[in-house]
Amino acid sequence: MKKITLLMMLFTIGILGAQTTHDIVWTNGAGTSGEATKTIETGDTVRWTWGNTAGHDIFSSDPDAPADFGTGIISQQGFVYEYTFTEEAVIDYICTPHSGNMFGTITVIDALSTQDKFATNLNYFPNPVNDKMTITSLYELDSYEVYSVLGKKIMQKEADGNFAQIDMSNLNSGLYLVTAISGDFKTTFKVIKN
Ligand SMILES: [Cu+2]
Repeated sequence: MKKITLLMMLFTIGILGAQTTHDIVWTNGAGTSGEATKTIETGDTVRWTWGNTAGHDIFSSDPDAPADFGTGIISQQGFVYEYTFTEEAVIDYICTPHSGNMFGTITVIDALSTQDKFATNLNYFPNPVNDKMTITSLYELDSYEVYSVLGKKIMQKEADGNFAQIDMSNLNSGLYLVTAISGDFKTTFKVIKN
């Protein structure tokens, strides 16, 4: 029992303290889909994997970009380029041959507070939503609340674990605010109901 608790603690510390690798499938449309834009912490690695053979590079003329950042044009599907970002920066980059749909921004931020870490590692989809919205979280969620834009609480539900599903099928079309709660941490995001 004690061993299991200790292991779980180590595991949790490992997740929260470790440098993270962020994966990007580097292929046509990776810019327009938002795939290529990430917010990361100093010490984190971004790993781009070439999604097809169309011939892509990674290029940045951003003065914030490290001098050794980027690649030449590579046509090999499955090719992997990794870069570990050590300084705070906001770096715009493109694929030169497909700059219209292959572009992104890597935002490197320093020493996230736990609150920030909770918010940054919370994902929700789809948005806009038709019926059910899924929330995934690095931290275990305790509950979530749905508010109208006027601040009226419409829904409040317990959540259990790192995953929650909100049934929004009965709500009218429009903008809502969803607050996800984990212990003392809270984060709110906007959701559009179709
Ligand atoms: Cu390309």
